[in-house]
Amino acid sequence: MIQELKELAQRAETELQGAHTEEALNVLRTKYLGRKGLLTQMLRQLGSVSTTERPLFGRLSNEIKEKISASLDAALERIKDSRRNELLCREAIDITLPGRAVRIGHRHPVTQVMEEICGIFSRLGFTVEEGPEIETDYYNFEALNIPKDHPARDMQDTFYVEDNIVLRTHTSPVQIRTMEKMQPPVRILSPGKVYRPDSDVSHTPMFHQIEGLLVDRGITFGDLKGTLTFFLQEVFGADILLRFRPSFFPFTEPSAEVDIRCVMCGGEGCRVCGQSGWLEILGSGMVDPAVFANVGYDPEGYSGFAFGLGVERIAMLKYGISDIRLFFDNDVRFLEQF
Ligand code: 2NL
Repeated sequence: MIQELKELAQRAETELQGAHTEEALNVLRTKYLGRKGLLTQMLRQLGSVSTTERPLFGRLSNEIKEKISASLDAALERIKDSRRNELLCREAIDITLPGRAVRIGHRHPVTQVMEEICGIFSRLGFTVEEGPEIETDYYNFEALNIPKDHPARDMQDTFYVEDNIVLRTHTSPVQIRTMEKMQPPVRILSPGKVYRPDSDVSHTPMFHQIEGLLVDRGITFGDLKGTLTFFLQEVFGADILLRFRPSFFPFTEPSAEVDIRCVMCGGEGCRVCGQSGWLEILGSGMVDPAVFANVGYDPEGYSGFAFGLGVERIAMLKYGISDIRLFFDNDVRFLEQF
């Protein structure tokens, strides 16, 4: 019997060497150690072993049981280990590779220019005012001394929502509403979206405008020139050349358009400046007394200047962009450059 036991142990070890899968090991565990396993069956024959051999047989079979069990556990662990290793090698991560770049966005170039302009005027004491984009005929035209038969009133130049209701064509209505609310001194800026039915390389049906208005006692055309000169030097650099050219607006008298030396050709004459060497950058003037009368300001006691500019136009000249529609295509390859 003892000899049989030893042979059993030997056989188990040999078979264990040949088992290379989890399943094969489980089969062996059942075969030797299971309830109907070979070792278990042998132990059941303990009764037929002579009393002198019985203790040795008992001790030996327990040792063998422990040994087979330990060998099975160790073999199982080895298989799991090599499987884990294989998996780790296959899914190896190269930790020296650079990580995925985090793409950080930024403000739209038009917003950047708008904020830059508001920043410059806020340092001069101007505050920002906003108002509705859908306006009445009164605030968009009438209060600004734009008569009913003025060309700017034609359906061609204005989006009409209803009779007497329009998409604002400039942000001037904001200045009118502000003057109705507060007495001078007034020093405000009104940035925002405006709408005109135009569409080509330099016009989009919606664009951004900034208007400025300063009203107080004793304000002169000299104040207008000084303020706008400072502003344009801040945006385009201290050595920018300007000229104030007589013009006409229904809401200012006198009126002046401000040109800067062409940023493309430096005055030589090119396609951008139409061979003139100058670029029109903004419109301005002394507030017409008729506008003051409409908001209840005394034209004898107060004077003021106002100006208006297109934000996209300034951004185009600042960055040398030739088609305004690029701002609204929202192609990141364009926008990323700013
Ligand atoms: C231009 C011209 C301008 C104004 C806007 C204004 C507003 C009030 C009274 C008087 Cl409430 N004037 N605004 C004045 C002159 C020119 O804009 O070419 N804009 C793009």
